Amino acid sequence: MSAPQLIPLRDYREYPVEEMARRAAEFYAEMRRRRSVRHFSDRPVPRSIIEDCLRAAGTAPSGANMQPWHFAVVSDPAVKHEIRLAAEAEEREFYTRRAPQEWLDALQPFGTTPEKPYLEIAPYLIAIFARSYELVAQTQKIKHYYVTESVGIATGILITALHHAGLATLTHTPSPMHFLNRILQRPTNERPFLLLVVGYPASDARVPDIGKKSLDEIATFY
Ligand code: IYR
Repeated sequence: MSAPQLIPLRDYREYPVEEMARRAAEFYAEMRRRRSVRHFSDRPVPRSIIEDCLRAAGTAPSGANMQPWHFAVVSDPAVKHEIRLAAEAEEREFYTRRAPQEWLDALQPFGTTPEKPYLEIAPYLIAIFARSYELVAQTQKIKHYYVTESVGIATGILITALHHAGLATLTHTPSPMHFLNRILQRPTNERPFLLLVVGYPASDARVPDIGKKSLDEIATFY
């Protein structure tokens, strides 16, 4: 085993404790305003903003730094239309046949239906793919590690970056969503992870009246 190449940690920044407290509180206040939105405006969003948010997502930690994600960014109306039709077909199956009553009951507060107009209205759909392995020279497979965890973290950073930039998102998971491989011509080593709808909220957007668990409910200090 050769020794790993380590370099100095140059980019770390320490803040005085008061500033750290202020930053933590301000970030929480900012994140508390994030909502999943289902009513989007068709107002265009500059591609450069999406690109920077994707760059931020790409900074995520990943198993052995394999970065096992791919972001397929769709703004072409014809492709969005195709995705909407395929997603709605799956959703109709889900709502009328596949979903057990318990699941339908859990979704009741959200008023969701198989109709997904936002898949065409929002200026961007970002289909996030998880790569289970890398293909080198078309035959050699390089294994990826902790793929789901890694892609989940990158997706969380992407959602945070988009919110921070002032955009609304919806995490949409039509199930199954193999149709994304077909429509977006993604290779077989990539599996669809989720579909992120991105844009400005509609001016009359409404959201479900739900809240988040308190700190006591989500954390235990030992
Ligand atoms: N994929 C369906 C159903 C759905 C499931 C969950 I869990 C949600 O939090 C929301 C919706 C749909 O998009 O309608």
